[in-house]
Order: sequence, then C-alpha cells, then structure tokens
Amino acid sequence: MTEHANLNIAVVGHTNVGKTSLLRTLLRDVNFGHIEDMPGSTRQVQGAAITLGTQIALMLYDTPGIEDSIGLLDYLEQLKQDSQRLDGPDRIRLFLESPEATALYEQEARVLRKLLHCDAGLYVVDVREPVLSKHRDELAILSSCARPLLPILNFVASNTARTHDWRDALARVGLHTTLSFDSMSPPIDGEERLYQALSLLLSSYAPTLSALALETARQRQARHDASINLIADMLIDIAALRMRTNIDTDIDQKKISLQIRVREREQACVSALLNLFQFRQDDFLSSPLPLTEGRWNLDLFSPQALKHFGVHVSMGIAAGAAAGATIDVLSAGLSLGTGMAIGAIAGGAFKAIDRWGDRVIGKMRGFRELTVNQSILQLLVLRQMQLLQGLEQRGHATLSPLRLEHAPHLSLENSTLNKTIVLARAHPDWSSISENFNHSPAREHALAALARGLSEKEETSTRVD
Ligand SMILES: Nc1nc2c(ncn2[C@@H]2O[C@H](COP(=O)(O)OP(=O)(O)O)[C@@H](O)[C@H]2O)c(=O)[nH]1
Ligand SMILES: [Mg+2]
Repeated sequence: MTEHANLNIAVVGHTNVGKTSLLRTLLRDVNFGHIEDMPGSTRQVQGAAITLGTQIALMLYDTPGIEDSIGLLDYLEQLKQDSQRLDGPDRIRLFLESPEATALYEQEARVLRKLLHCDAGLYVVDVREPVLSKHRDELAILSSCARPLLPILNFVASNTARTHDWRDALARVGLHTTLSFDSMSPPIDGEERLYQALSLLLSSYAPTLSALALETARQRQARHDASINLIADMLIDIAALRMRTNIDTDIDQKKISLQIRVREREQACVSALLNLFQFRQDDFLSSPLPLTEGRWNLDLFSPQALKHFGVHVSMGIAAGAAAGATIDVLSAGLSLGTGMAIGAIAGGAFKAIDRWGDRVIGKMRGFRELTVNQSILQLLVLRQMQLLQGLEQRGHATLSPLRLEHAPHLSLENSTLNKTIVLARAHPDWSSISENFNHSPAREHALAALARGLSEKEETSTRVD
C-alpha cells in the first residue's frame, strides 16, 4: 500500500463563523464538537482523523474562536518593541511563553499554538460580516504564524454576503486562493475542491491530497449506487406485494394492513438511506402517518401527496398492462383484481397458471388480491429519489431537519423500469415483506435491472437544485 504523509490542519477563525460546522461536514459526523448560536461554544482544541485505508492521512483540529484580536495584536506589537529582531513565528512563540498566554489571551494562545504545530490552516470567515479591524488584526496575527492559510468563505449563499470585500481584504495579506464552502449545503464535490485548493498551497502533500480527493469521490459514488439499490429493493418488495382477501368480508381490514406494510417498508428504506449517509433518524422529517386535513402532508396514500408530486393517477407506470384487469381503489392507493387476472396479465396467462398451479385455478372465484397501485409506486420512487438528492446535498452541520418540499423533476417513463415493475407484480415471492418470500436469482436480476433503470432515469432528468 502507498504510504501517505500525515497532514495536520488547524481550522481557525473568529468565534461563531462556522469552524465546528465545517468540521462536522468534512467528517460526515453530526455529533462532532459542540455547535451553538452563542459565541465561544468551542473552548478546547479537538482533533479528528481522516483515513485512507487503515492509515491516518489527515488530522483536522477544531480550535476555539479568536475573540480579542485587537488586544492581542497590541500586545504582540509591544513584544516586538522589546525584541525588535524577531520574525512573525518567533514573536508568536515569545507570546506563547509569556504570562498573558495563560491569562488574558489563553484562548487565543490555544489557537496559535495549534496552528504553529500544524502544516496549514483553514481560515473560516463569515462573509455576511463586514470586514472590520478585528478581522484585519486577526489576519495579521494568523499570518505571523507563517503557515499556509486557505480562507473558507462560509455563508456565501446568503443575500447579505460581502464576498468581494472579503476577497479584497484577504488578497491584501497575500491570500489569493479561497474556497467557497457553505457547511449547511456544501457543493456536492466540495471536499474534492477543498483538497485541490490545499494542494496548491501544500505541494509536498499533493499525492496525499489527491488520494483523499479520489477516495472522497469514490465513496460518494458508492453511496449513490448503494442508495439506488436500496430504493430498487423497496420498489420490488412493494410492487410484488399482494394481499389475498374475500372481497365482501375483510377488504377494509386488508386494505389497512397492506397500507401499513407499505408505509413500514418505505420507512425502512428511509432509515437505511439515513444510515448510509451518516445522518440521524430525526434529520429527516417524514410524515408516515396521515395528518389532519388542512395541514401540509406528504402521507404516501394521500391524494394531495400524489398531486404535489405531479403524479397523474391515470398515467400509471404499467397502465397498459393493468388496464381492465384491476379496479383502482383510489382512496386506498391500492388496486384490486382477481389473483388470476393480475398473474395472467403481468406474467402471461400460461406462465401464471403454471406458477400458481392449483392455488389459482382451484380458487379463481371467491378471493381477490390487493396490490399497490401504479401511482403509489411512482410516488414512492419520487419520494425516495428526492430524499436521496436532499441527503447528497446536505451538510452534517445542518441543524434543522430535511423535508421533502419541492416536487422533483423526475418522470418515471423508462422502459427498463416499467418492464421490471410489471415483472415484479407477477412475482409475489419476490416481496421480502410477504410470507411467500423466496430469495431467487431472478429477483436479484430484476433488482439489478431496476437499479439500472433508476440510474438511467436520473441521467435523463433534471436534478433538483
Ligand atoms: N446557514 C448556515 N449557518 C451556519 C453555517 N456554518 C455555521 N452556521 C451556524 O453558525 C453558528 C456557529 O457555528 P459554529 O460551527 O459553532 O461556529 P464556530 O464558533 O466557528 O465553531 C451555528 O448556529 C451554526 O449552525 C453555514 O454554512 N450556513
Ligand atoms: Mg466551534
């Protein structure tokens, strides 16, 4: 295995600019450090490792905010008068040995000590703030450490951003390379950009940084592929699900229990996606239960949800195949047909009789089968794909939960998808939430086809911004 140099980077800046938030996002760890709206929630230096294989490639250190830069710079100037010939780092070292480093400027001393021990610093700024003398003094002090600094422009998305003023102020102290990075909604390839920008400043670490960038991109793609598989798996489970009922006696009860199973299966997919992206369950505000009227609700079976997501009930994924054979029980989001008819139409009459054999032929009359209708399947895919997009764009510093708010620009017209869903409908044994579940190679095959169909669909659709 290639040996990668271990790079140490301190995250520095004024208090409350988003240093801890940046760390959370880079580490994909919602629990790292302590974030509050109050200044000074980080008091100690806290480190975290980013590994390549089993090796630590990068150590990132969160530091307390620099609070009194004006006072400290005055104090440093005073030290300079006493020892004229000292350069920047020596002057900082002299300060660190002085009594004030454990008294008035204890917090600032922690930051500077760390930066001196590191190879470089990420200097986080809140570009909504005007550039004030406290910032200029802070920059002068940090520059004295003679460590490469990469300014991270946080809050660039804000409409009060003063990005231009900040770039100008930074250029005045020789900081020409900057990176815009909002920790709540980072650019999708934000980490790669960060590593690239750092390698401009730290050329001797370029191999480590480019390995980190490659690994980040690889993991992102792997997460995406795994997510598509989770969604496809859910879709097969639900498309293949059937519930047998005696139409006159227990249909209402069966309808409810089918809906419960579908909701639980969707929730399982949501949980798996959240885990995959290292978010907590409460990072997503789903509405799995019907809500009261008038309140916005995205319950899977609510007609408003269908409408909101632009799903037209008449435009089922396999509308042609299902037409005439099933009666849509629209209010329930389920389709009702004879077991025979569903099997026959979806899988071909002879095959269906063959597979179902005596069970179907013997009981052609006297029972019905409930299945989930096309529009619900479509809605399920849209919701999960939208969740996936939301998770991919979400930083681990975001405190408010993710909601599905905008109707995604995804239509499900795709022949691979359609065919596979029709096929799944004809295979009740493919549904892992059914008693008849039978893990078969054919299901694996269908799963792969469905995942392919979803990816093709994504490529041809506009992504949500
Ligand atoms: N909207 C938005 N808020 C942020 C961002 N980064 C940090 N914050 C908020 O700013 C406050 C301070 O963040 P924190 O990471 O604790 O700053 P620190 O004191 O520099 O470590 C918290 O309320 C964060 O939620 C960001 O990129 N966008
Ligand atoms: Mg902090």
